[in-house]
Amino acid sequence: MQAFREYDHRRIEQKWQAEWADTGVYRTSDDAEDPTYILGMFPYPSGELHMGHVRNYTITDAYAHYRRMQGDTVLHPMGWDAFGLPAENAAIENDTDPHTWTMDCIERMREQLRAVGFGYDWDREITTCTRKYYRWNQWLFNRFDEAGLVERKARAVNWCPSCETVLADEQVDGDACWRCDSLIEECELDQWFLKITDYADELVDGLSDLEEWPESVRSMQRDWIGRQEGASVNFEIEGYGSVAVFTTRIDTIYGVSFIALAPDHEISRTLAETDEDVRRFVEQEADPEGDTPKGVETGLTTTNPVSGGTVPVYVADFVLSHVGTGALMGVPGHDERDHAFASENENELSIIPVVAPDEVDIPDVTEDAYTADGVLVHSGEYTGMESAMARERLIEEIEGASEHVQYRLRDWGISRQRYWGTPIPVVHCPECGPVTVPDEDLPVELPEFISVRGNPLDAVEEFVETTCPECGAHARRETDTMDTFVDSSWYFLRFVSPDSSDYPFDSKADDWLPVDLYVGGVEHAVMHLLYARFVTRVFSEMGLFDHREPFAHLLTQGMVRLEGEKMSKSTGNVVSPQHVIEEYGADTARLFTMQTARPERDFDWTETGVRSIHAFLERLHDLVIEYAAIDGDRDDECCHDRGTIDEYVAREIDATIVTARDSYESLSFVDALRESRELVDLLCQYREYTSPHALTFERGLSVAVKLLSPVTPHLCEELWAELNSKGDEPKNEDEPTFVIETAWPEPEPEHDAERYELARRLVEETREDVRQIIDVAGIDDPEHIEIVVAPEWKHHALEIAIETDREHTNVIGEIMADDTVRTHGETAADYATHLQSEHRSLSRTLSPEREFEALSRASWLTRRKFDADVLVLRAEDADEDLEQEARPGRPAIRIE
Ligand code: ANZ
Ligand code: ZN
Repeated sequence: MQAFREYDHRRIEQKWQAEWADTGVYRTSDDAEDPTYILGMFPYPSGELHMGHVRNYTITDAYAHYRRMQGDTVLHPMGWDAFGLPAENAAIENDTDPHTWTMDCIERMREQLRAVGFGYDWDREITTCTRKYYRWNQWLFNRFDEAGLVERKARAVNWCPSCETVLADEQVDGDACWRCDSLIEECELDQWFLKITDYADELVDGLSDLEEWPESVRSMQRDWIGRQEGASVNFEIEGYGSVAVFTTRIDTIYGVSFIALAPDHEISRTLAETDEDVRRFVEQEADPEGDTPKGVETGLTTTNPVSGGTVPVYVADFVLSHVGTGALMGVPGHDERDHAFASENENELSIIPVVAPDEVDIPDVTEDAYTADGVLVHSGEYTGMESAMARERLIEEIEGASEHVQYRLRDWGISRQRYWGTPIPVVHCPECGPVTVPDEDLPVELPEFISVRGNPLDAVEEFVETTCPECGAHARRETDTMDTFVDSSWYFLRFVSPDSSDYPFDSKADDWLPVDLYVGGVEHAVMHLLYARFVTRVFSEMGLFDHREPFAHLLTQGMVRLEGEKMSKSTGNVVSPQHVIEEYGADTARLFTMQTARPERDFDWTETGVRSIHAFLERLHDLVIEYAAIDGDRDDECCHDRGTIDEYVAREIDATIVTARDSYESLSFVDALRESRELVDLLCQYREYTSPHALTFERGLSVAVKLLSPVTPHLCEELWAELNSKGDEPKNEDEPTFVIETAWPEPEPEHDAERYELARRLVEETREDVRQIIDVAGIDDPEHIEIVVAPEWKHHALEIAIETDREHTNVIGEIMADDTVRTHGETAADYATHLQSEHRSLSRTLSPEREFEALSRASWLTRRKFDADVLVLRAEDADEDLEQEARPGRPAIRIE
């Protein structure tokens, strides 16, 4: 016997990480035809791996392992979303530069990822802040520009005074910066935009094809895009020409009592130059977020195009400049905000109903607006028409009205007044205006960092001073850099050919993509995922790429919590993965995160939970190591045939294989892991209770090791090596050395998964019944447990009941018409009555002989548990009262 070894996770994990790296098992060959592409959202390199990362990447890693064991070639890469503000801030604080800072962080995080044992193809690692990568962001900008999808326009922007940068709407929480919580100010700047609004329709419509995306994410995108179908209607204002308003309710046009313009509508601005009231309102009083809508009269009027009535024009703060046309028609009778506004200006504005539930019930709208559709009233020739029909007709018949679809989505502003990002490849020429830098001059490289207030690039003369690519005149470079969401909008394509310097991604992308499984946080439900979909569509339109959607299956993982709170640095409640890995090992951390909850759910990190997982891995370790230490004599044991217990264990092994496969397949993992743990427990009991059938026992061990290997690869690798190093037979040369390269186990041919499920349920329920009887009757020390299977004729009666049509009322009659049943007289009638009452919920059971077999095979576990005799009997061998009580699927039990 060899000396017994303890579970030394540190040694085991380091050893196998080194072996995998040396042999390059996780590499994906460039020749691969169509690998299964599994991707976790790449991290921002903060320098510290946190539990959320561990969870996210364990999900993809486990699934990648599983797919490989199913015979797939897998692509499972990793990279760094390496540009961004925090590095710039950290560099200033720590008196270094963003590049050095970021590269250090990456170095550390790469080591931390390795320590968790993730199987990445590190040859495909990408880092977005390298020239090699970001030049393709610039190339992308040029392609978008050629396609007319780049625009420069002034926009009132959210300015964070502390980060000194413009923020996208999505980066503003309430009215504070998402990163630093400072109050946002508004200012106007010339910005670069990618015209995502051109794709708004496509991006909404495409959502319905994404069947393997969570509905919640799809509906968040739908809301974000916010498509609204309506009309644009022109109102003529003397001296100002026609003003277009956007409305979703043109059917209410006879009820218009005012027109309202946004404070920064062109007409409002013009008025503000001469009208003191308007100027004061626009500059001081307007408050778009206020509870009460406020406005100011302009003195201008317009004419209702259908009724010919005169309508006053207001400037009002509840009209948003970027929605619709920045002007609306106010219908206080049918819109709540308009109603509130009109109520503030009671004397001037009329409130009249023009839509009613039906033609006679005209609603009273003095107190509240009537907002539903209905039938038109007080609406001239349209009176009596339904709202929907009236909308169609009015759009057609009003001169100056047309269909208008409005979106909440705005163009994607990509300009950032910051250093640590991709320089926007534009030169501003006094003659030619803004000119894009030609492809052959890319990349426009980031100069060395200097620490100044504001945008560092403005201060670097050598960077700014240049010549115009078109006319050669002295010109200045654009100093804005790109939003980092540009970097992440296409990185999944770069993994296909991470080193190519001729193109961003090669044509293999058509075969390798879409990503088969994409896993990440739900916080990216809108921005990242929407931008990636947009860019993919544009590439596809340009003929650069075959697919219109980048991610086939999306999984958004839940949070890791500690004592009910999200684990986060800002609240200080973090458990560091490094600490857990030191103390318990990466396998423990991985198994704990995976077995506690389905990936989509939040789960609580608990130290006791972690310890119990570690104890389980220790048990598995010891079980295998002890077994492997016995030499030689197992061959003798093999000679005997499998007995009932061995048979039971063999079937359980098979059942575990099947459930685990289904569970991995559906990415729920928990069931696979629970069943694998139960199998290990069963094998422990098996060994303690009897002298196991060696081949069955060994198969059990190797199946357990295989099924757990996607989640705890290090320990499983070690145990696999142990299991295969014993015995005298030389190892087969073709067999893979690593467990992670072996094939997923198969159940034995005689295993019938469906029928075995029934047997399993029968055994479990019977065991539970026994336990309850013992509890309820308060039997201290049961000596004798008798389990009796129902007689054949009851099974037959059940069969008849199931065959009888669900709607059939006389089930008893059908059953009692059968000769074999009828001979059992009153007992048969009682049972038939029972079947009639349960008719709708009856389900098939095993045959009496199968029930007998299943219960006999499993009886040793009950025997072991209660230390009592357990006798399983066929009905004909049992006492009559037990025979009468027994039902198919529900054996009779007597305990003494
Ligand atoms: C007349 C009308 C009558 C409207 C009615 C609604 C109900 P919702 O309400 O979310 O579907 N609107 C148009 N442009 C606007 C702007 N720039 N800022 C703020 N509101 C604006 O959005 C559509 C409605 O919002 C439009 O339909 C318009 O008011 C208002 F009984 O026109 B409606
Ligand atoms: Zn020029």
